Amino acid sequence: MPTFDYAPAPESRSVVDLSPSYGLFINGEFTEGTGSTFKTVSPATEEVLAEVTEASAADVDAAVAAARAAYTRVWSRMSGTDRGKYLYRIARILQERAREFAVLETLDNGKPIRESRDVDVPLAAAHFFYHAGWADKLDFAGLGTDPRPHGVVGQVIPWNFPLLMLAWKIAPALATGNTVVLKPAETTPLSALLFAEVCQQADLPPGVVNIVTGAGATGQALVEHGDVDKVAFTGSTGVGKAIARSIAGTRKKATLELGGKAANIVYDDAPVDQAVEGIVNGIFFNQGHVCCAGSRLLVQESIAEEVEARLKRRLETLRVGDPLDKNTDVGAINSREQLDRITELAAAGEAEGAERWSPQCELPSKGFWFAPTVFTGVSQTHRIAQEEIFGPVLSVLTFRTPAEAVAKANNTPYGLSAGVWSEKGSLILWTADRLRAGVVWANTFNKFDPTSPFGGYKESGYGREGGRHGLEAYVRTGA
Ligand code: TAP
Repeated sequence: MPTFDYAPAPESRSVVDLSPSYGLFINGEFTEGTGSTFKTVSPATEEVLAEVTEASAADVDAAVAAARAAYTRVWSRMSGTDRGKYLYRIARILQERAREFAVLETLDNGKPIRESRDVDVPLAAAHFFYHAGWADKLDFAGLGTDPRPHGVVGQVIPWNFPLLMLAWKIAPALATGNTVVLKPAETTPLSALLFAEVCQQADLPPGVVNIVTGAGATGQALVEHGDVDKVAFTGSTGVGKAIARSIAGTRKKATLELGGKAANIVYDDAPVDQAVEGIVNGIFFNQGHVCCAGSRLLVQESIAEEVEARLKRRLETLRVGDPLDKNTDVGAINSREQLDRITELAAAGEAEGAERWSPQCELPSKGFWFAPTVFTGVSQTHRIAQEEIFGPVLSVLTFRTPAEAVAKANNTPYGLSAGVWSEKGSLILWTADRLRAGVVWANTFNKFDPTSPFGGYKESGYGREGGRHGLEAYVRTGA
């Protein structure tokens, strides 16, 4: 693949005021912590953005103690109406500081600014607005009589939507009266630390939200902490299983939002242009770093050639490059480690006999990049049809009958999401009814809304986030 050099858009860069180093956010204040530090880099340029504290077990202890004190003394005693006011305030500040958050997220994560500006940040604010509305109406949420918070919640999130996953976790926890300690992913800690500033700006009582940065060991210390009442985890199925094992037999409740290998099913009567846009959005949005990405295209045999041809033509128009450029469609891969994993799985696809294709595109010479890639002639047993790649790689399979489409769609260990494209409402409903997936999109893909519950079946985890159902995970009833 040819490469080129670019200078990241300087005017957007000036919107954020990066500090050379960041501490932990415990009990309403930034503190140095007792652990070591690590560097967070821009995946698009490999430039070091900041030095960040790696929270030790003692730091996690302090954060949990702060969350416990805030829970006991303030947050669990506050009326839902007052809790709601804080959440509204946070939501409004997120909107006011939207540009800063969008640029910071793009710098630290590598995703296109158009996505962080139009999707991540507005949806994060929407999540706080939505849950602010629930805070004083929990008795009417169908959660049983007298819903009560669990207490201190330990939350661990991944790097693909750092601010949005934080909002998915913190907003419902706070609305229902819990306090939290949250660990962002090692490669994307910065927007969580900026969110800590928002908590200060909103005058949120100290200790209600605590942010501990670090790697897997920090996450493990948090979820295994003896004074954490509930664990909320989003990440890989492997780590999710380890967490489930480590808390088995304890009093802790858990929600696990894990991996996916979604099928995007295109029937022969589908509106093809619309479907092609949905396929592109399904797998190349956020570089395919999406748990519910439509990473398997299942296309009916009679239109497979036409869809593949149109898809390839469309992919020739995608712009890969500087994530801070508003015209960029596909940004950087989040880390070298993730790039290695995508590269290894794509090589396995070729070795197993699938046909690999990428559009003509130059990739920047520095940073972590992977060209949009399509594999045709994929069979169900291929690794690229079974394993989550979490990158811009689409596997195309074909089917003849609706029954075959459903059987192939369900033939993975995952069950998070799926898409169905057809003119016939009855066929869409018939298919959706048989898919083992938590979310099924009809004639669209990757649509998110705080009012809709999201979550998986099988090895995609358990529990729901968003909507009324998402509140259930954060309350106990009857005891
Ligand atoms: P993981 O490697 O599982 O990491 C997720 C988080 O867990 C990170 O903060 C990580 O810290 C931390 N962690 C690692 N080991 C841990 C341990 N033993 N105990 C506690 N915490 C630990 O996943 P990832 O690579 O960041 O994210 C990609 C995965 O997330 C994909 O499989 C994707 O499908 C899934 N995901 C699922 C959803 C939903 S809603 N189902 C949404 C987004 C992503 P470090 O960052 O320091 O390793």
